Amino acid sequence: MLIKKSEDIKSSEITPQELYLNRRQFMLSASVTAVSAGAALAGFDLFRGASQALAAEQISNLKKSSYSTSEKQNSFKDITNYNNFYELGPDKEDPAANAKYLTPIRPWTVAVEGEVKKPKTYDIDALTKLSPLEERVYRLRCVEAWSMVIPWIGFPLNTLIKLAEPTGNAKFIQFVTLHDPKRMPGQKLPIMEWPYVEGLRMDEAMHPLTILSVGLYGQVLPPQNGAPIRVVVPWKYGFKSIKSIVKIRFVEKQPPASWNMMQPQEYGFYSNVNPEVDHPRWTQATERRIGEFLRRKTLMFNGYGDQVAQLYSGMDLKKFY
Ligand SMILES: Nc1nc2c(c(=O)[nH]1)N[C@H]1C(S)=C(S)[C@@H](COP(=O)(O)O)O[C@H]1N2
Ligand SMILES: [Mo]
Repeated sequence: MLIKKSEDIKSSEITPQELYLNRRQFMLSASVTAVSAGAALAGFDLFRGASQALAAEQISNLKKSSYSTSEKQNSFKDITNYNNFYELGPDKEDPAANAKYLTPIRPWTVAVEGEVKKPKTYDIDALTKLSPLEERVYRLRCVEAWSMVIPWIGFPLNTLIKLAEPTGNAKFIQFVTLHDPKRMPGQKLPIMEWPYVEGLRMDEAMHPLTILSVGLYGQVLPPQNGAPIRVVVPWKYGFKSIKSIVKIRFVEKQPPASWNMMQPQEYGFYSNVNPEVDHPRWTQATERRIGEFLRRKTLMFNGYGDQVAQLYSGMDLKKFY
């Protein structure tokens, strides 16, 4: 009966959510032959989707990065159950609970466009193969004064930038998250302007610490952490590390950034971690590492000052917060 049903639906009419449910149904009730027939008819690889929904795909042959911190890593449970991802809900527990809406995570493309000689729309699987994947254990410092240590998997954003060949006009890069309220139900709520957007100055984007992440803890990125691909900029407050991106646009002027647009007095464009510049409503001098009881001192540039301070030499960081 299930197979009959899938024959009746044109693949173009199947929403990701329905597809996800269908795959689950196939997994639970159909025989192997029936699944293959159904898959062929619907034009989808059902096995792949089903296994994605039930067990995470592992990533092997990872290079270890010299940029990694040796600090104690937060648990997989903390990293995947205490999240900020408004597209999947406003509370810290929401993104894990609503991860199912963003599954399956294929098809997915990322458009590289704007002031570049080689604009290109990459399929996510091709994009992931551009560069050897590394494990990068970074501190993440949220503007809400908590932090975590996360073993990301990814590659330097500058690999992609070099392939795109920016023109002389490319001074900044804008990043754009997927806008699809069906897969991102939080976008039905008027809590932000959608889609979420962020930006970096070109030299920040080119810095070897800035990565595109496609996984963590040895497996593909869970939806709640920004699957299938997100930015990670470890010396800036967490909100600069935009999740689930579909567009990377090279621009001449400083691009709009979601939190900066919403509350410009509270969130600047640069948003470098800075214990000396308090948020108007709370201190940034200390932070609570998730899983710990005592607060620790927040470090300038989140402890990455040796590598990045020179990017801001001569700038008044109280003005450009
Ligand atoms: N698209 C999008 N990206 C986002 C957010 C968001 O709400 N939407 N939240 C940001 C914030 S405030 C933080 S602290 C980090 C959290 O990343 P993590 O959940 O993987 O730890 O994601 C950032 N990226
Ligand atoms: Mo954050």
